[in-house]
Amino acid sequence: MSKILVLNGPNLNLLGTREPAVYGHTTLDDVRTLCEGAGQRLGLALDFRQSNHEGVLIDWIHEAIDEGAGILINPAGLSFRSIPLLDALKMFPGPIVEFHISNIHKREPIYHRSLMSPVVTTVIAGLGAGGYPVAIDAMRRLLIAA
Ligand code: CA2
Repeated sequence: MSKILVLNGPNLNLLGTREPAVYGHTTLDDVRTLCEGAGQRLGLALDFRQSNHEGVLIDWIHEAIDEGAGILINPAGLSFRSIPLLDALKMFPGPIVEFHISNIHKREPIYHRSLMSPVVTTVIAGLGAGGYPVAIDAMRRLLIAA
């Protein structure tokens, strides 16, 4: 079975507890449940993780270079400043789906330009936390096409 690494970046552990107007009331545990349900329906094995630390996320991407079929990543604030995360994603040979809960283009200018977007396979933004299963379905399609 194809293994999909689902990575969540800094502060997303607090999802559902702050700024509900932007991020909604869904918690990261709810997101994990949604993702696992989608994975079961679509026949994809998921490894769901969150870290507030850039280096930890990079180590997980390195592990996936040898073991993972695809990466679904919400890099959160690292999207806009992390060259090391960008370099790690560049090394990954399989499909990468970049996911944002909010529509980053509708927000303040500092959130408009993700450094990751030019090296990922596709970007999904603005569907809310309930959009994670859509991103998993997108990953399934990319794996079939690969
Ligand atoms: O919309 C997204 O998913 C973001 O990646 C979330 C990031 C933000 O920097 C990006 O522009 C868009 C921020 C995640 C912060 O997580 C929070 C969790 C709970 C409450 C408030 C923020």
